Amino acid sequence: LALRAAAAIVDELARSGVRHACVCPGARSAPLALALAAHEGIHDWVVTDERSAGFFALGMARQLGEAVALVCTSGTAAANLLPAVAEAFLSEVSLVVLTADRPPELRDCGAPQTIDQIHLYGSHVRWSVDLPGPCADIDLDAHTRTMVCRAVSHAAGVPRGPVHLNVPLREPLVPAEPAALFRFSRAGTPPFVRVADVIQAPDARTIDDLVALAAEHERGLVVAGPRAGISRPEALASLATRLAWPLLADPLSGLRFGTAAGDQADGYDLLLRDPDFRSARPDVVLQLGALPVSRALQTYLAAERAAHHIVITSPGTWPDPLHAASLVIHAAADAVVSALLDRVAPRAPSPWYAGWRHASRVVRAAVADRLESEAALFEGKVFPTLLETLPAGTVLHVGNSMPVRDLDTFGAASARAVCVAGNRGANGIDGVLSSALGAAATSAHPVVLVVGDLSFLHDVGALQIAARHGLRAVVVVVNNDGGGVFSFLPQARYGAVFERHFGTPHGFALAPMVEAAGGRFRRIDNWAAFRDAIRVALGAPGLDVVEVPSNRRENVRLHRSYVATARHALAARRRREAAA
Ligand SMILES: Cc1ncc(C[n+]2csc(CCOP(=O)(O)OP(=O)(O)O)c2C)c(N)n1
Ligand SMILES: [Mg+2]
Repeated sequence: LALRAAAAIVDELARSGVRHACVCPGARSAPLALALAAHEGIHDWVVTDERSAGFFALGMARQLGEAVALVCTSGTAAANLLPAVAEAFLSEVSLVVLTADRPPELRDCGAPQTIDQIHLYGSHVRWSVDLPGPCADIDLDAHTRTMVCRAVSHAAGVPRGPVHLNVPLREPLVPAEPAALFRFSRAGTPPFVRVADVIQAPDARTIDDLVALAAEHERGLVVAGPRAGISRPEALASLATRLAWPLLADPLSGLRFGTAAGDQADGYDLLLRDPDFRSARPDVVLQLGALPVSRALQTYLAAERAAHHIVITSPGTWPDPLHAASLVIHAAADAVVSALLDRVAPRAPSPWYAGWRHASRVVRAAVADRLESEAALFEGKVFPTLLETLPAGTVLHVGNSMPVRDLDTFGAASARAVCVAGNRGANGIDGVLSSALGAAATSAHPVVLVVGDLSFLHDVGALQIAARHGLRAVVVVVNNDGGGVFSFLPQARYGAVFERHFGTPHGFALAPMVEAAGGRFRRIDNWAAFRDAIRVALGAPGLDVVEVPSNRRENVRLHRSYVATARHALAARRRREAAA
């Protein structure tokens, strides 16, 4: 019976379009594992550590833009999936989590490896169900299949996210014969239930209001954050150009690198740290998706509250931590953009528009000039160097903490289409390597991860995934021996207690860890060696880890001096303009 239920579940996953499953070993989950192993339409990726497995599946699902199944046994195994489930919920990634469980008669009575798994992930899933245990008296096939279709539709619907199927399984859990056949539907069989999700286009009145606002206000900004939901970057770029509103695109918006690159004020993070520049207030902010990572931009938007702050976002989400929104539009961003493109009249470039773009170019040029000749292994130079080296199409995964911020600050917009990804839902430093490996497992293009040393160590167990599956990936570890981000905070002055509680130096050698998992390791000590290491790694199979040594205190000093470089360049421009 358990095997029949598992076969129905797996069959229905495949019929619903699931092509990849990440499976963690266990006895209770054996029926699901065996059924997945037997199904030819689903690739079963075996990962032993559930926490890594969760993030690995997340990385695959994000890369593919489709639902990925995630299977584990009962007990704490299921609890270990929570971090990835929470990230998937917040970053809108489709995961179908299947946790094997004891049947009801064995719960809460001291049965081994049993915890309360019902609604285990709380409000971090789009939907969850505790399936009835397989039972001889009634035929549950239609129910099981319906539940799977429903689960996949919730996971892949709008917004995407994780769902949880708790699957009670009664013994016997394995067939009498190892080769016992599971019967599956023929490839291409439609799902048991087809679900048609209707995505709401914005209503005419909302578009009318936006068109009127656009006509009325010259001082607007288009702010594209993570999950901007734009599939045609050039459409958004032309809208911004037509409105003559500067486009500020976060590196995770999908707009910074590629076709929209020429039309941005991409130096905004440096620009907005200049108090003189900051005094300009926008009348309208058109925000797509989440708030960008740039602290300077967040501070600016919070301080200079625009009279009209419009947020376009997925239904059910509310990405407005500044409480600045005056209008929230729950609709597909692409639809809003194309409706506006049809309607708004082109505006002649205004001083507002020219001012932003020119200032952005000034800071970018000044910083690029200085970076060019920067011999020190400054963390801010990692991304500009990579962006010159990586072939178009590369998936650039960025870790949280400083890497994502450095990409924002120092990664100038360019026409080379690099796809940036990262766990910017819950911003954890956990599971970063696993997520990047998930992308590597499913991407036709090279995957390069830039990650801090503590984040790397947090997920060092993921090296097993790379080894077990022979994955090809390049991992750049920016090793500043601890949490570099904390050195920018006021507690950095506290001395020993700062080092013990925030800096947390470890002194670990990374090479033996990488080599134990069959990866290649290289520690570089100059930029030419870095470029060379990346080039070699991109052409090689397997896992390459390139360590860039850094120093937390020196990094803060350099960071601040680059901000000063940008400010001086702006001041010099102002003086030149005043003189002219
Ligand atoms: C799971 C998790 N635990 C703790 C944190 C808090 N945290 C944010 S950044 C950071 C330090 C990260 O250090 P590292 O990865 O070396 O990056 P760096 O700051 O040096 O760039 C910590 C502990 C977090 N974001 N996620
Ligand atoms: Mg660090």
